[in-house]
Amino acid sequence: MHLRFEPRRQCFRRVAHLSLEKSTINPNTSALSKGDIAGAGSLYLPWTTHRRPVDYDFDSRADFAVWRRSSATWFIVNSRTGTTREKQWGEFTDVPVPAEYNDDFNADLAIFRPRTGEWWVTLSGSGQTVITQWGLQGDVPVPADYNGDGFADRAVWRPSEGNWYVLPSAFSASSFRQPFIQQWGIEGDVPVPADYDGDGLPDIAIWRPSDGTWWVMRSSDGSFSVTQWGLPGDIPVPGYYHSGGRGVDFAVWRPSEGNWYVRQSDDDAMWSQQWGVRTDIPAPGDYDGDGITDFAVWRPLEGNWFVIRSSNRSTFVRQWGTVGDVPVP
Ligand SMILES: [Ca+2]
Ligand SMILES: [Ca+2]
Ligand SMILES: [Ca+2]
Ligand SMILES: [Ca+2]
Repeated sequence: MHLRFEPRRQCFRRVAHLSLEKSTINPNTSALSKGDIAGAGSLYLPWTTHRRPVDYDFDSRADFAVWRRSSATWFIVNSRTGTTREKQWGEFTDVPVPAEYNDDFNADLAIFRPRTGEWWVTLSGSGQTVITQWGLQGDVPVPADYNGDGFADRAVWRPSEGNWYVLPSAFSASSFRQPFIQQWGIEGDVPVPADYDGDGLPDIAIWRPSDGTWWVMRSSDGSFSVTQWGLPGDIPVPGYYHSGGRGVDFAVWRPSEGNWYVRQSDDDAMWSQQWGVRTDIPAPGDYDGDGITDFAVWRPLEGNWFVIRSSNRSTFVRQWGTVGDVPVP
């Protein structure tokens, strides 16, 4: 059941889509406070296109990939050919943010550098490096295709303010290109942007660990929903877990049990799947390329990936990575 927003929950406030120049709302300045953007109208974004998963070799299947913090090196198994590659990109304190930032259809190796607020993207086609200043120390990177041109937009969520700062990409003339700020969430929340309402575009959303609620601002009509799903200690793992579903399902992984709890976004059906143990890191993705998210965990001590293929329920294990790595499938 989707609950309507209730005014007594004061932690969220709807604000406008802003028609401001990029320089005006650079998150690295304090030019805009929350007071400046409150009450400026209703949110409207022309969501029009689809979302693509991270895929390093353009075969519509997730690839086993880790980022080794100690050497800032990416290790990737291409799902298309089985060949492997490695590339040094980033530094120890960076946050990996792989996504498709340009129009060559392969995921680009990318990092967000917290100490400078810079995004370093190496374009997979040309090898060109693009550095973009967007964010501040303490921000959480939340790249997604907010403007619907098919490519990831650089975006950060600032816990201290609950503000989302989005810098849309500009590959389509018909897409929305204005940077915008959206207040959504409070400190302690986990940003979980994904397309829950199934209109093809990510919705700004957070999961609140203290009470397990999902707060979704729907891109389709700007309305919002609050759905209780999960408990403190869970890890949110939204995904497309069932066939025929339009939107991304609410899902959490419970380390204490290794259980995945799914609540389907389009019909509220609820079910669970046991997969993984307490020390694993959930790494869901579409490894078999059927369009459905596969339950998957990565086990740091062994570097093993354990996957249930959604297409036929078969399971497989692949060794890739070592303790200390960050899985980036
Ligand atoms: Ca792939
Ligand atoms: Ca985009
Ligand atoms: Ca959506
Ligand atoms: Ca799958």
